[in-house]
Amino acid sequence: MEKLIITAAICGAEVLKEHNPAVPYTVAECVREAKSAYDAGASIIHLHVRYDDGTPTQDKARFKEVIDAIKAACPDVIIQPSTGGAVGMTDDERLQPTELLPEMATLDCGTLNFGGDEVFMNTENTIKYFGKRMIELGIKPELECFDKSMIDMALRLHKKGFIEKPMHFDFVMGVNGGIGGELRDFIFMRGSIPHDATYTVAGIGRYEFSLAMAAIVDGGHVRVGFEDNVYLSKGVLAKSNGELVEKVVRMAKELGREIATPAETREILGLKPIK
Ligand code: KMH
Ligand code: ZN
Repeated sequence: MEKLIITAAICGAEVLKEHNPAVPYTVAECVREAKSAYDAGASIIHLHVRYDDGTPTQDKARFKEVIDAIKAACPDVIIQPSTGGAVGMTDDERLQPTELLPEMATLDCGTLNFGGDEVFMNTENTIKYFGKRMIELGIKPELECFDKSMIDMALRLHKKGFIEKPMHFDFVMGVNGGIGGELRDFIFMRGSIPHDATYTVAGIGRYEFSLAMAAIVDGGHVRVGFEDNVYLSKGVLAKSNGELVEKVVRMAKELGREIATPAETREILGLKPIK
């Protein structure tokens, strides 16, 4: 079986220090959290950035500041900026970090309810616009699918030339408004992607580790981190993103799955090696 790629979604746009005091806002806090995850075995950092007061931003300069600081601490880690940003941002606002030419970035494949009155908007034209931009800039999209319909959308837009193969999916499961996080939901999602595609699963809240386990056994890949879940176990807050990654590493070791280094992750995902 392929080695296991672990992605750490260290920050998110919605989770707050009120939920877990270790949620990073400042540059130094982002570096601390990215390094803890990297040292524990994460090869990809899925990155949102905030201003120091916690307000989410897609500002290119803020992304550059955080990315440069993370790379200074974790030189070979793969940075995957979010192009989802936070609910309500415009397409061009969200696309700003692509101007920094990261190796990867997220590409959200559909619209969904996102808690209370919020709607995370990704119209077909938005997805085409983002997909085309990533092809032009040579950025590998991580196709974020919060529901099976979004996989269908990605496959349709691949046929129309907006998304290239090999496709790499991220099943984000358990958001209120998207698909649930039960095993039957996972089996449905993973059975719906092409055979030559890879996938990562991001289980939200209480689904984080059960879905990680399913992906480890199935040969898929895993995302954990404060963006998705702030607890190490029921009622116990994680002290760092690194603690969440360590738990996945322990689970993988028990099941005989080795952890991919950043270089091995680049090979698995078809990214260019770095010198
Ligand atoms: N913050 C969510 C509204 C992504 O990173 O691409 C969207 C999100 C997806 O987190
Ligand atoms: Zn995100």
